Amino acid sequence: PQTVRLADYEPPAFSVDAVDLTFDLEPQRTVVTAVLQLRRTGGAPGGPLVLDGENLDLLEVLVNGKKLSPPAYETSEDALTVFDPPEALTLETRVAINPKANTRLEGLYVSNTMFCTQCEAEGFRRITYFPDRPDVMATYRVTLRGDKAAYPVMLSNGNNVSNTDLGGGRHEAVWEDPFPKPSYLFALVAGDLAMVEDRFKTQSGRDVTLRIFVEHGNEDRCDYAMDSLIRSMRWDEERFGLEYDLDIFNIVAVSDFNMGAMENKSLNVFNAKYILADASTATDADFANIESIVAHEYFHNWTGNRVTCRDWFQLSLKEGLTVFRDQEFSSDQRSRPVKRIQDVRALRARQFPEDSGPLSHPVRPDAYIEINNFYTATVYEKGAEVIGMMQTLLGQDGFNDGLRLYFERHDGQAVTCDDFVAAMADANGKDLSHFKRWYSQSGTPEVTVTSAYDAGKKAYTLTLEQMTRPTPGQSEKQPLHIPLRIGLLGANGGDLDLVSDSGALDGGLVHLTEERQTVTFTNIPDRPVLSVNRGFGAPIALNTDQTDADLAFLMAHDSDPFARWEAGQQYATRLMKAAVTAMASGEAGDPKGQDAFVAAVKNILEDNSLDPAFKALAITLPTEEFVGEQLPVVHVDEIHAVRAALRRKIGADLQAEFRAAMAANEVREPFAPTAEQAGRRALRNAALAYLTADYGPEAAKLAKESFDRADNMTDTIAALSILTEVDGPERSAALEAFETRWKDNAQVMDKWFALQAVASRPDTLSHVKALTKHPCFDIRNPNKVRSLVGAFAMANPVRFHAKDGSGYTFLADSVIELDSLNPQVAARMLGTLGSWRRYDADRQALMRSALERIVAVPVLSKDSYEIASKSL
Ligand code: DPP
Ligand code: ZN
Repeated sequence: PQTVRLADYEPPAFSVDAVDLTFDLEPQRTVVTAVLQLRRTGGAPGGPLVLDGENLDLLEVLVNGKKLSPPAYETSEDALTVFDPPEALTLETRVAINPKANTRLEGLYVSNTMFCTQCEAEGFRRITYFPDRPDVMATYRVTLRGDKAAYPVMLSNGNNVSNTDLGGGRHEAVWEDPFPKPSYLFALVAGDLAMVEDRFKTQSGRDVTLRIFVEHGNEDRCDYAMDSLIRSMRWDEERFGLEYDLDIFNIVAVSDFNMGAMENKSLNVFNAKYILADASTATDADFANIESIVAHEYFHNWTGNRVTCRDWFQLSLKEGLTVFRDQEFSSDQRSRPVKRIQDVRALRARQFPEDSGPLSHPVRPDAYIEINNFYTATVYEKGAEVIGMMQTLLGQDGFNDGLRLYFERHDGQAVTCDDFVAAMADANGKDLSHFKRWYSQSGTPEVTVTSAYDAGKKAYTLTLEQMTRPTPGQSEKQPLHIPLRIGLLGANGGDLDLVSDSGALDGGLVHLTEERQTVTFTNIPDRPVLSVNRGFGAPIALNTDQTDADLAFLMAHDSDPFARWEAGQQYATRLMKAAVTAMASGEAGDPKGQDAFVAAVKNILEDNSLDPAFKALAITLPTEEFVGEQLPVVHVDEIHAVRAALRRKIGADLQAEFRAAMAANEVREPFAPTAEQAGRRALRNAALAYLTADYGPEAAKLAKESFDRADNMTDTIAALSILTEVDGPERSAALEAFETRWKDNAQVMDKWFALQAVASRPDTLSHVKALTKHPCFDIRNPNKVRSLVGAFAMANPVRFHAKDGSGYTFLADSVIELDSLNPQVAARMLGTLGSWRRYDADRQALMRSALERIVAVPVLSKDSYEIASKSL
C-alpha cells in the first residue's frame, strides 16, 4: 500500500464548480448520474482529467454531451482517466452501485431498510467518479428517485426545491445546497422514517425548521437531542456570534454507523446511540454524550463546513477546534471542573498511550496509508488541547478576535492549520511560531518540577525542565511552549500572592518555553505546598517532588478543583505503583501507607462544600490502564489485584460513610437528565460500588436490591456492573431480567454485551465467545462489535491480557473476520495490540504473533495493514 505525504500536496488539476446528481434508488442496483462542471485550475497543461472512483460499475461517460469510448478514457481499480480534456467541460457519468452489499458502511449503503451515506473521508468515490478531495468545493443539486412506499422520506443537503409523483409507485425529490462544499460533506437518506420537528429563531431573525428523523417507534426518544441542538445553536451565537445559515437543519439517526456522527451540510447523520434517549434506556453518561455530539456536529457548520480542510493532514483544523468548542459548550451547560476532569481522564486513557506507542503522530500528521486511521485521539483530543492553550495564551477576547479574523479571511475556503494559527497571531499581534511546534511534534512532553525554599530570603524557587521522548520518525525533539498555571498554598490552605523575579504572575501563569527554566517567588513566609498545571492547562506528564502529605493537603485545600482531583489521583497511583512493584518482586507491601489515603478519601466524602459529581470523581481510583502506563512493565495481574484490594480496603474502612453517602444522594424526585441529578446518582453509585467491592454474598444482595429498585438506566447499569462480577444466583437472574426486558432495543442491548465483556471474572472470554452467537449480536453492526469485541480488548486488561494468550487469539480471529466486511472498524479493534512493548516477554511474544498473523492475511485492507504493520 502507498503512503500519502503532506509534503507531496499539489492543488487540484481540475476544480468542480457545480454538481448535478441523480439517484435511482434500488437496494441492489442504484444508478447514479453525475453531471460535473469542471475547469482546469492546475496540473500539467494538457494533462488528463483523473477522477477518483472505487467499486463503481461504469455505464457511460460523456464530455460536453458527446459519448466517449476507450481509449478516450480509461478506468482502473480506483480512477477514471479522461484524456485530452478541454480546459472547461461538462462531464457526465453514469454508474451502478450495490448499496445492499456495502458492508464497509462507506459511501451509499443500506441500514435496516433505509438508504444512507457516509462520505468522510473518502466515501464519495464509492458513489460516483469525482475529484474526491476536500479542496474541491462545489454546489450540489441532487435528485432522488425511489419507491414511494419504501422511501417516503428522501433527503439530501440544502433546501428541498421540489417533490414530484412519478407514477407507478415512484416519486422524486430535488435538493439544492447553495453553499459550495467538499464531497465528504455530501449526504443522502431515503427511508420510511418517523419525524420530530421543532423551530429555532436565529439572532438575526431567521426561522429555522429543525427535524430529527428516526425509525418508527423511536419518536419519543428524541427530546433530549432536539433540546441539545437548540441550546447549541443559541450558545454558538452567544459565545462566538456564529449563526446558522439555512432555513432547515435535519438530523437522521442510523443503526449501522462506523463513527459517532457526521456533520454533512444541513443533514447530520448520527449513530442512533447518540440521538435516542429517555430515562429508562439511557444513562446519564449517554445524555451527556448526546448533548456534546449533537453540539459538535452542529458546530462543524462553521468550523469544518463553511471553512474546511485543504487536505486530510489538516483534519485537526476542524476536529481539534470543534472538540474544543463542544467541550466549552458542555462546560457552560454543566459543571466546568467536572467536565474538565472527564476530558482529562479520556485524554489520558486514549491519547497518552497513543502518543507513547508505535502509532504516535503529530496533531497534524505528515504521512498516512489510510486516512480513516487518523481519526485519532491525537487529532481530536490533543488537537483540542492545543486550541485551548491558544486561548490561554491569547485570553478569551483575543481568541474570539482570532476566530473572527479566521472567518473573515477564509469563509468558503479549504485551508490549513497554518492559516488558523496565522489568524490567531495576526488578530492579536502575537508571534505564535514557537507555539506552533505543538502541531508538528508528536509525543507527550514530560515536565519535571523541583522546588527549593530559602527560609532566610523567604524565596521559593522552582526549576522546570521539559523533555519529550523520541517517537517513530521523530528522534529529535524541541522544547515546546507550555503554559503552566501554578499556585502556592500557605499553611491555612489558601493561595499565596504570586510575585516572581519576573514580576507579578497574572493568574499564576508561567510560560515554559525552554528546556530548563527557573522561577523564584518572593515574600513566601514558609515552605508552601505547590499546585502545578492547574486546570490541566497543558497536556503534559508531570514529575514533582511533592510528598504524600503535600498531596493529601492539596486534596483537602486546593482552590483549583482540577488540581484537587489530580492530587488524589497521583496519591492513589503512587500507592498502587508501590504495591504492584512489591508484589511483582515477591515482597510484602506496606498497606499501612494506605491509611492516610483512606483518611483523605473520607475527608472528601465529608466535605459539604463539594458537589456530588466532583466527589464521585475524586473518590474513584485511577484505572488499571493508567497505573500500568506509569510502570516500566505493565504487570497486568498484580495491577488488577492491587487496585481491587485498595478498593476493598476503602470500602471496608469507610462503610458508614458510604452508607451515609448513598442515603444522602438518593434521587427521590422524578428522573431528569440534569447535571445536578446525574451528580447525585454518580456519587450514590460510586458509594454502592465501594460497599460491594468484595463481590461477596452481602454485596450480591445489596447490588441486586439496587438493581430491582432502579427506575432509570443509570442505576440499573451501576447495579448490573457489580452483579456481573459476583458468583451467586443474583448474577444470572439480573442478566436474564435485563435481556428479557430489552432484547428488542439495540442500544440497550449494547450495554448488556459490554458489561459482560468487561467483567474481570476468569470465565469472561468464554462468555464473550458465546455472546458472539447471541441472536442480538451481528458482526456487521459496528456498535455490536465495539460493545463486545471492543470492550473486551480495550476495557478489560486483566482478561484480554490473559497469560495464555487466549485474549489475543480471540481478538486476532475477530479482526481477521471483520476485516473483509468492515476494514475501518477492524483496524480500530486491533490498535490495542500495538502496546506489546510495554508487557513482559511472554505477553510480548504472544501479542506480536497475533499481529503477525493479521499482517500475513493474503487479502488485508489498507486500514488493518497500516495499524498492524506499524505496530510491529
Ligand atoms: N467528522 C466527524 C466528526 O468528528 C467524524 N467523521 O464529527
Ligand atoms: Zn468532528
